[in-house]
Amino acid sequence: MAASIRKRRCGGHALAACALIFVELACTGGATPPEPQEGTTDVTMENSRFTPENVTINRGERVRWFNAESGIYPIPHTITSGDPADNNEGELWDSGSMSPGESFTQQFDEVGVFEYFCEFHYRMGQMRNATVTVVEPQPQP
Ligand SMILES: [Cu+2]
Repeated sequence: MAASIRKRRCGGHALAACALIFVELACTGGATPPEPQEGTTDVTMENSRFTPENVTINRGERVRWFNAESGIYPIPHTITSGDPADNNEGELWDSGSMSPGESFTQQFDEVGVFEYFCEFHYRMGQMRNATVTVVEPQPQP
């Protein structure tokens, strides 16, 4: 009798463990974001949006984009400089197609506001007019 109760308890634990693993996979899609890096600002691509859409960095620093899409379909994105309306697409940089789990890093050595978009999704009115603003580093007080 006691043995049968113990067995049932074990079954319950196994089920709980399965549920936990499932939740974890659903949240991350199995793709692990890269470790944070000094002088690198991270932008995530998820649900066909850039988060955050606008970042400000110091001249000489980097932006790293990570494709964190985790849905049933592996949605690719691009990080393409410029804007389709300005005929300057990809003049400064172009990541090419990035699958979920991939990242792309770009260093910015000039001050200015740099627009970018995703070649695959800007027509949906999303993933367009995102910006990297590069400023002159301020001396530390
Ligand atoms: Cu896209």
